[in-house]
Amino acid sequence: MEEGFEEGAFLGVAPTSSHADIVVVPLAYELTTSYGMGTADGPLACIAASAQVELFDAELGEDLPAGLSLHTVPVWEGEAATLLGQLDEMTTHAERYFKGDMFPLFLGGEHGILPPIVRAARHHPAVDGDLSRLTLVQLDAHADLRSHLDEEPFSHACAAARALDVGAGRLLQAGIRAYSKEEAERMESDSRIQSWLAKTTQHPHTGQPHWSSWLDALRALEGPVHLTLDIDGLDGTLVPATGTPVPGGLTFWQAVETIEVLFANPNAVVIGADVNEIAVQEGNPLTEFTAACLASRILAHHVLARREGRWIPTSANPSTVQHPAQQEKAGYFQLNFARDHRAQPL
Ligand SMILES: [Mn+2]
Repeated sequence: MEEGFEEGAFLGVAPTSSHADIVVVPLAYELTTSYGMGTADGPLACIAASAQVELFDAELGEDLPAGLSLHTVPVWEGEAATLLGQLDEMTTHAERYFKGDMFPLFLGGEHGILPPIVRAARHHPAVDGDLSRLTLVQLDAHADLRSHLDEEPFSHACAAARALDVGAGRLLQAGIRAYSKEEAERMESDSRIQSWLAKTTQHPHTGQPHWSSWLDALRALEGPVHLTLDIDGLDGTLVPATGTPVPGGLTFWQAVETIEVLFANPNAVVIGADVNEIAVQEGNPLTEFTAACLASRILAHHVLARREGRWIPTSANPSTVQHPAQQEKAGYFQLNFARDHRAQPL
């Protein structure tokens, strides 16, 4: 281990200031997993694997985090007795990182972390209480647009649908290759959703124009964006331990290109990101290492966006600080979604 290595910190990097410029937020959440288990251990495994990621970044010309103060906060574990209570707890936890003065990178945990993250993002100054301004960019094998799975509307298989339900304005998704009839119909009928299917973008002969149209859509985005990267969007060979590995997915470099193009857009501001469905497999660290590599790419491109003036922290520009007219406190999920077993003790 290198000198100055901080155990338990992402990239082994200790904060250089009491204020965080970038915050890595592990969320050990796994209540609705339907197939493989182990996503609750994923965030800390990813942080441990990040010790093996090379700090030097050729585009930055220096080591990450390139003079910024990177904080890795203690892992969040739900304490509430009900699923809906835990979603409210997670929202409250995430809110403190969406004030616009730091960039949050959440590590999950199952994809069920997305609706509370989106809910928390309403406090970001660029969103200013109106989540319809927020675009979600999703890499995923699954559309995550089910109304419910096994009678559970907050299943990871419903994450994108619930994120739209809580108010997100648009959803762009790529890598999609496993979805139900209901989801196919919603992709067609809901004008907020644009889906790039892996079958078209990954086709060995005809895929390139489809992939280019995905990148063009990212270049055309405006306003606040949250990037939600389900690690199973990558081909299953790269992420064998994820909850539901699926063949036929994105290459590592396509995920990197998505990050590069999104963060380079001068008209969009990426206010946060999550890398989710990280899971561990004994004897094979590939999944968490792949996740750590992509999380590092996200941090590097956030640093570039700052350098080039595309991300200005609100603390450096107090005139942009605004407050949502009516701060809705925790209790949103319990108030709005409470029905039958989800409000019952776990
Ligand atoms: Mn997903």
